[in-house]
Amino acid sequence: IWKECSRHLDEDVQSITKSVVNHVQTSLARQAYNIDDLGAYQAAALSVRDNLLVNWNDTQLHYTRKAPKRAYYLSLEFLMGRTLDNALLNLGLKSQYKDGIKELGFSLEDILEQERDAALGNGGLGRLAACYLDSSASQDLPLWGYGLRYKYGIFQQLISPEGNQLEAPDPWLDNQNPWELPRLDVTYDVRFYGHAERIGETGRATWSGGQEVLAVAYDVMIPGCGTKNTNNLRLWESKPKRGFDLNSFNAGNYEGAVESSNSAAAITSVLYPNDHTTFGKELRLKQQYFWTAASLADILRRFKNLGKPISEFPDFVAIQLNDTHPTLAIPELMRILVDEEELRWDKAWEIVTNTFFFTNHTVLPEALEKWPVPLLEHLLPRRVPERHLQIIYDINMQFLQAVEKKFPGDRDRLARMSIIEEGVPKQVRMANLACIGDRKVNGVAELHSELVRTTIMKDFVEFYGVSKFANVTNGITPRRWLDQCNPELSTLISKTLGIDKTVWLKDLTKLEGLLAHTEDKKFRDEWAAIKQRNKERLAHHVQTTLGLTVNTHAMFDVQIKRLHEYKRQTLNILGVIHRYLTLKAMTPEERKKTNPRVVFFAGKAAPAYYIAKLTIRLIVNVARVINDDPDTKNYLSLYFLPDYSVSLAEVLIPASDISQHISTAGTEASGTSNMKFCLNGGLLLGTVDGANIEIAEEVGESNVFFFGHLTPAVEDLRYQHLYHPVPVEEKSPALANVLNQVSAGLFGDGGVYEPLLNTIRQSDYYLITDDFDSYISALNMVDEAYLDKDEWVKKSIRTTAKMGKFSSDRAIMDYAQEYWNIEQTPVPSS
Ligand code: 26M
Repeated sequence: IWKECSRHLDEDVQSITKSVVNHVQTSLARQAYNIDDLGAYQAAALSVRDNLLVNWNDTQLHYTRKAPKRAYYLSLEFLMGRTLDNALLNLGLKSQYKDGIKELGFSLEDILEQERDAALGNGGLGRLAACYLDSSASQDLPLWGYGLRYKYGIFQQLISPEGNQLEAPDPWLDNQNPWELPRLDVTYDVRFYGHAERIGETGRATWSGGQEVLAVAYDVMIPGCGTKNTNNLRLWESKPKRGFDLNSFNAGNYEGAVESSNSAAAITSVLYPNDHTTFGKELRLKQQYFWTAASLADILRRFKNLGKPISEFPDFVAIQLNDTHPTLAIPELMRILVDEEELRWDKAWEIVTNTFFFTNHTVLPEALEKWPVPLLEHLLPRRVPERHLQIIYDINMQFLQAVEKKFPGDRDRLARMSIIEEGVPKQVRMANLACIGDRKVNGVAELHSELVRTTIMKDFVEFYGVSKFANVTNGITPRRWLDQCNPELSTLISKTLGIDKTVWLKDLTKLEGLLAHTEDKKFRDEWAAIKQRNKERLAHHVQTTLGLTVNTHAMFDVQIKRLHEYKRQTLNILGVIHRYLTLKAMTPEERKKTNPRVVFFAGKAAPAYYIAKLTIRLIVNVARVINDDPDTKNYLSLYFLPDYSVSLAEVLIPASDISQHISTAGTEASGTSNMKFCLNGGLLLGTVDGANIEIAEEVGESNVFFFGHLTPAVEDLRYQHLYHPVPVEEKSPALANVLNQVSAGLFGDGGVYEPLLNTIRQSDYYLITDDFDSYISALNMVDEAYLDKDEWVKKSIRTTAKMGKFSSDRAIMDYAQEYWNIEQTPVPSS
C-alpha cells in the first residue's frame, strides 16, 4: 500500500512540475531557466488556481442544480491576506507542491513570500469577514461574499525618522492577481444624482439624468478545507458606462472628455482607512450605494432564475449586513420591490424584514454611522415618493406610528428612535434603519450583545421584545490561524491527538484531548521548543526587515491592533516606561533577578487621528532610548514593527508568550486576535472586556491575567473625572512620575507629547489613571508566573486546548441555523 501511495505522490509531483512549467511558458511567456522567485510564485499560483477552478465550477453548478436557500455576506471589507499557502493547505496539496517546487530549483517558503497581501480591510471587521468565508466553504454552506474591488487597499505604513506614521499607497494589483476571475460579462448599471419621474397610468417611476456607472464583477475563489466546496467572493469594480465623451473630445477638450470616466473609476479606487469614526464623505456614500445596488441586482437576478414568485424571496435568500455600511440595501430592495416588481408597500416590507440580518460591531457613540440628509438627497434624488430618501421617510413614518401606538405621548422616545436625527443638518441614523429593516440584530460577544441591548438599542428592545437581539460570539479560522501560521504546532497536535489534522481543524473542540498530556514532560518540552523556534522565526524577520537583533531568551510580549485611544496602547507604553524607570533605579545585581522582556507593538493609525499618531511617535522614540541603554537593554527592549498586516500577524502571533488586550471595560466589542494568540498557546493579559471574558470562562481564570475596573464602574468614573477631578499625583504617583519624565524630555522633545499626555491629565475618558496601578501589578504577576517555566507551559497547553469555542466554524454554523436557515450542501466528490 505504501508503495502504491508514494507512486501516486510521485505522479502528483510530476504533474505539478509539468503544470508549473507550462504556466511559465504559456501564461507568463517566459523561459523556465530564466525565472525568479516572483515568476515562480506566479506560475505556481496559476497552477493551483487551475485546481481551484475545477472545484469552484463544480460547486456553483451544484448549488444551481440543488437550489438551496443561499446566504450573502455584505461587507465593505474583506481582509484576506495571502492566498497561495491557504489554498494549498485547504486543497491538501502542500507537500506535493513543496516537492514539485523544489524539483524546479525553488523553495516553496521563499516563493510564498512573493505574494502581496490582499488588504481590503482596516482590521477586525474585515478579517472577521475573511474568516467567515473560509468557514462557510469548509462547512459546505452555500454562502457568497459581496464587496468592493478597491484598486488600493489599506495604506502602507512607513515610519519617518522622527517616529511619525507616513502613509503610502498600496498598489496590490500592480502584479497581476491570479486569484480573481474577471467577469466582464456580469455587469450592472448604477445611477447617481439625476431625477425620477412618474410615467403612465400606473405611476411607475423612471430615473433619468445624472451619472451612470457600470459595476463589473470579479470573482475570488474561496476553497474549503477537506471538501470540494469552493465558495465565491464577488467584488465589484466601477467603470465608466461610456468610454469618453466624444463631443468634448472632438471639440478638443480632452480633459473634459475623460472627466466622467475618471469620476466613475474613482468609486472603487480606495478603501477608506478609518475605523470607528465616520466622516460623512460623499465618495464613501457613493461606494456604499454602488455596492449595495450592484449586489442586490445580482442576488435578484439569481433568484429570478429559480422561477419562483417574488413572495418566496426570503425562503431562498438571507442577507447579512456587516455593520451599518450596507444599510442602503434596505431602501434599495424596497425600491426594487415597489417600483419594479410593483408590490404593495406592506408586502414589500414583509419581504425586506424577512431577508436582512444586521451585525453591530461597536457601541462607541462616535462610531455609529450617520449621513447628512442633504448629502443623501443630492446623491439619491427624491422627486417621486418611491425613491430612497422618500422610502426612508416612509419607513420612518410607519415605524414611528407603531411606536406612538405602543408608547402614547412619549415624544422623547420617538425622537430617540426616529431614523432621522433632528438638527442642522438632519441626519439619517443608519443603525436605527438597519434595526428596523432587519429580522434580527446581533452583537459579537456576550458582553457586547448585552450592551447593545441595554444601551444603543434599549428603546428598540422595549419595542420589539428582546428575542430580536441576540449574540454570536466571533470566531477565527483555525486553518490560517494555526495550521498555516504555526505548522510545527499543528503537526505536534495531530501526533499527540493521534488524529488527522483535517478532523480537529474542522472540530476544534477536539483540542481538549491535549489536556490529558499536560503532565507528559516530553510533550511539554516539544511544545516549549516550538514556541522557542517561532520566537526565533520572528527575531529573524525583525533582523532581515529592520536590521535589529532581538533577544529570543526574553519573554515576548505583544500588542498588535489598530491604534485607538480605547484600545489603550498608551497604557502599554506608559507601563513600559514605568518598567524602564524601575530597572534604571535597580543595582546590576537586582536587575539580573528580573525577567527579561521584549515588547512588540504593531498597528496603523487612521491618517487623520492625531492622538493615535502621537502614540506611535512616543512608542518609536521610547524604543530608541531604551534599546540603546546599556544598563537595561538586556532586560527590556521594545520594537514598533511598521506596516502591520495579516502576513505580519502570522509571524507575530505564534511567537508570543503573552499578548495584551487592554481596552477600557465595555469598549472592545469582541476582539479576535485575543483568540488567535490563545490558540497558539500564548497567554492573555487583558481587561474584563469583549471576548476576553469568554476566553477566561473557557480556560479558567487562573490561566489568564485580568486587571482593571469593570464595565459598570466606567460611567461613574467618567462622571467623577468631570465633576470631582483628582490629580494624577494622588491617584497614581507611579503614573505621575512616568508622565513627568516624558514631559521632561527623557524621550526627546517633551513638548511634542503634551497633547497626548493631556488627554490623560484632563478628562482621561479611557481611564488610564484609574487602571494604571492594577495594570502594573498584573504585569508583575505575569513575570512571576513566567519564572515557573514548567507551570507556564502547562498554562499554555491548557489555553490552546480550550479554544474550541472560538472556531469561526462554530460562529458560521450559528448564523446558518439560528439566523439564515440555510443548510449544508456538500458537493459530491466525483
Ligand atoms: C465607517 C464609516 C466610514 C469609513 C469607515 C468606517 C468603518 C470601517 C471599519 C467603521 C468601522 C470599521 O471596523 C470596525 C471594526 O473593525 N470593529 C471590530 O470588529 C471586530 C469584529 O467583530 C471586533 O472583534 C472588534 O472588537 C471591533 O472593534
